[in-house]
Amino acid sequence: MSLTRTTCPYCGVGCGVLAGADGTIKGDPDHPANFGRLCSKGSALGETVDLEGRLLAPQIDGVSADWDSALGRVAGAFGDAIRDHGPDSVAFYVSGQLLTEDYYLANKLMKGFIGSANIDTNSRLCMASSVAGHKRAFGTDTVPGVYADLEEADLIVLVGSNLAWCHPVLYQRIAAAKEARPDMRVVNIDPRRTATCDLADMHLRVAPDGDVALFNGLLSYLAGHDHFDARYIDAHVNGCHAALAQARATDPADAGLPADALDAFYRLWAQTKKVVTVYSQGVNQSACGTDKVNAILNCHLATGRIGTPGAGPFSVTGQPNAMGGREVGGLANMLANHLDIENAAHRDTVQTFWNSPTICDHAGLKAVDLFDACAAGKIKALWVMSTNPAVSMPDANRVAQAIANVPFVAVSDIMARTDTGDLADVLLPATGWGEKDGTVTNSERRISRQRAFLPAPGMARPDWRIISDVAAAMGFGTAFDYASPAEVFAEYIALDAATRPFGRDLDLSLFADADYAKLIPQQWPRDNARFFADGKFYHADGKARMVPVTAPALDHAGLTLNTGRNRDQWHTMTRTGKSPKLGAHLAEPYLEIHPLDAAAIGTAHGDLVAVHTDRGRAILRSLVSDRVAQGQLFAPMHWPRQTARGGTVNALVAPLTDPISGQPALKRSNGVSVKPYIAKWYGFMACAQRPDVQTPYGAISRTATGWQAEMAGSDLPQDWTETARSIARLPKAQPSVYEDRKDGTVRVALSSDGVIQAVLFVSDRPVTLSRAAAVSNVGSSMPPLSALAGRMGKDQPDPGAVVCACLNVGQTTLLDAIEAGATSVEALGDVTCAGTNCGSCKPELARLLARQNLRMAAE
Ligand SMILES: Nc1nc2c(c(=O)[nH]1)N[C@H]1C(S)=C(S)[C@@H](COP(=O)(O)OP(=O)(O)OC[C@H]3O[C@@H](n4cnc5c(=O)[nH]c(N)nc54)[C@H](O)[C@@H]3O)O[C@H]1N2
Ligand SMILES: Nc1nc2c(c(=O)[nH]1)N[C@H]1C(S)=C(S)[C@@H](COP(=O)(O)OP(=O)(O)OC[C@H]3O[C@@H](n4cnc5c(=O)[nH]c(N)nc54)[C@H](O)[C@@H]3O)O[C@H]1N2
Ligand code: SF4
Ligand SMILES: [Mo]
Repeated sequence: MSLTRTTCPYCGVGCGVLAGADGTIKGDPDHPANFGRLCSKGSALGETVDLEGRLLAPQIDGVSADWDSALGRVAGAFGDAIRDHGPDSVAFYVSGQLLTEDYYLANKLMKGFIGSANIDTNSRLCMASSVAGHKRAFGTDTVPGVYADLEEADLIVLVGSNLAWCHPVLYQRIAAAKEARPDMRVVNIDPRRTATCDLADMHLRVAPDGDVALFNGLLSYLAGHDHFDARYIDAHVNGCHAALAQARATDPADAGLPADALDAFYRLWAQTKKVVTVYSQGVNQSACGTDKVNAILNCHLATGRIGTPGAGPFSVTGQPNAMGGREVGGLANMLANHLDIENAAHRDTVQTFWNSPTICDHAGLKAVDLFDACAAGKIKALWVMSTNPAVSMPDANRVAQAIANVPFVAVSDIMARTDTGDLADVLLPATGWGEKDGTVTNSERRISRQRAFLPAPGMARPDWRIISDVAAAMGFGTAFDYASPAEVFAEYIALDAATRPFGRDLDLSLFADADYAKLIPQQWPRDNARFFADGKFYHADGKARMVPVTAPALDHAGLTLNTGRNRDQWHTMTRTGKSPKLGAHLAEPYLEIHPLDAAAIGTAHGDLVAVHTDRGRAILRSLVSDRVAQGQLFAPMHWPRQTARGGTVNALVAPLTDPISGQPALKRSNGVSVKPYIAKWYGFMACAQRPDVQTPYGAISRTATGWQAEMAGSDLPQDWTETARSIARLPKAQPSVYEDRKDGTVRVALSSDGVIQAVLFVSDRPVTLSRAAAVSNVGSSMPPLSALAGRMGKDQPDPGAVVCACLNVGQTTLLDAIEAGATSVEALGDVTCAGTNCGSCKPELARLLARQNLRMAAE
């Protein structure tokens, strides 16, 4: 079987993958991002490329249609709106998961042909503060470093980054470097104790949004202890005095950390020349996100620790092509190819190159404003591509209403049903990963090819072509006449050449004569190039700026809600949700809550809680843990309404934004109240087909034998057999019922032709039985009464909650192995195989070992 060399479609690490049509997925040993490694999500890609749930034909008003009708409808609606209300009455909302070719064309169509800059992207929720911070400091949006710096550094400071779960292959590269050089130090700055702490020598539990105070404190410490690089500052940096004065006016105690912890961190930073500061959403997604970025950059600029091997700030990108989107200018306040909308010479050159009838001359609406404009009736036609804003935007319920309020909505997606697609007038079927060709740029500016190894399913077309087809239907055919993504890429590189005289950081000349088919992963401007060691920046005077930043006044009263990611799910779960392996890690939306807060509220581990803010409400499983500090809550962002009724966390989050970048503050919601959610009944079902859950709380997920559902109901049904049949969609299945009135439990098994199709367990308290057992019994021909016992089949021990997703190793198996003498992560791997494939679960293995050893020592 020949394997195709392609790139993982998930995170910004940008790992090379060898993939085959038979489902083979391997890490590409020759790709410089991962050298053969993959994480759990990458390893499970083969489970996500089947056609279940795919959108295979265009749909108009919910009815399948041919392409010409769908394209005509989109072009007509956009054309009418532009004619009647002007170009700013239409908008595109796109995604860092589009390929560069798709992104380039969406931007070209909106900015050069429609003549508006109303194209914004989910990167607004992701990277906008880093972009704004880079531009303020450097004059351009430049990531100075390369991944090798993470291995060469003597100190890595992770700020607001759960690298172990979100950039697992980079985490593994750092872990390997630290093992080879034990003197290397890692500091993790996060209000939560995450899996990433396992690599850290020091965990600073900063107060939410205490980062500006922390880094302002570092800047004044560096100045006070003679660690500024006066030569570098004199030659290359402006604004040092003002930035330092502002830093000195800050009380570092506002970071919420004890003085000795601050001092230890400041000393370590000051004494280590090779420092890389890696930062991500704990920095960007904040009302002071841009200031946080500049507080970090100030420290690197003042010490000249930038652009040299093993030193520099490093904003890691989230999505596979967040960086490519920034390059093509896909944000509402950029033009194209790192050029500026406000600059008339830039606009003229781009318009001439595109030979376009018009060019936008002012910034468009940023994501939150864009959906506000939808709500206010100002947007008459909206096209959403490759993103699911009805779930991922703050104030998600109001965003869903805003989308519904737009007279015409088109959605391009690979899936037939998403929370956003359900609001569309026209659905456009896109080819997905494995079926499409193009390029992506990763966090270290490396451009890699995605290559198709599967045929396009049904009528699906690649996004670049859908955009070109709509453009043609709008009358712009000549400028959008491409036969392949290679032609689009060549035009993008040619635009780079045409705008070279403007002297930007972006330099794609390396790709000028590239053979697209054979393109190998390469960094711009050239491999291993770092920026700024030479002190050449992109402000008009050629210098960098240190920016004075003020630590925000923080109100620590009440509960605050922090949100983020799980190890094995990707965003709104349209793809990772298809994998039983990935679903097994954490199968329900949950709220992490400190034991003291849980006690005060009156909720126990495993209960349900109702969470309220002034925006909305969610019902979540409470996960009581001191991983979160007292007063702080954490909930994952992932669950859409389609798989978790009541579990969409963005329903709670207010659309507060950073004033400079427009990025929403998704990490800190105030005014949160949590109460126990008392249901009349709690249920768990394992079943063969997708269940139909209508209870106020209901979360469904895939399992190895079909599906499972966690439920909580407010009305007691008359008849449990009928309820089970209706949830399992099996009106005629043979029931077996066991009811225990004393302990308030009911169990129903449904079978057809002697095969167990579904088992329902109901209780007046949260159901505690082994999910793995119930799941494993579905599809078997065991006697129904045995299935109702809720235990594993004979000779099969219950493995417990899944820890290693790749090899399906559960917690009970691991604890048994520890008790039998395994004392290290490696030993656990030898005995159980856990952690020996992708390694993403190694931090959890280490934690289990530490916990169990403590317990055994205490006994
Ligand atoms: N498994 C998985 N991996 C992913 C993704 C996914 O969906 N799933 N998505 C990808 C994308 S698009 C992105 S953007 C990245 C995101 O990658 P990360 O940014 O690493 O992930 P998050 O979980 O969003 O947030 C990181 C951490 O910020 C912390 N934090 C919250 N508030 C503060 C604060 O005030 N200060 C500090 N210092 N820290 C704070 C949170 O507690 C959290 O642990 O992940 C990428 N990788
Ligand atoms: N509370 C909270 N909210 C957050 C965050 C947070 O940390 N906390 N993080 C934010 C961040 S950083 C991000 S990046 C966003 C991500 O949020 P979204 O972008 O909304 O999430 P995804 O689930 O990745 O949506 C991608 C969509 O594109 C579809 N798709 C997949 N492949 C293709 C393709 O090739 N073509 C087309 N046309 N469609 C395709 C998928 O089926 C899916 O519907 O969420 C943001 N929202
Ligand atoms: S770290 Fe995992 S999700 Fe990210 S690119 Fe690599 S394999 Fe894909
Ligand atoms: Mo992101």
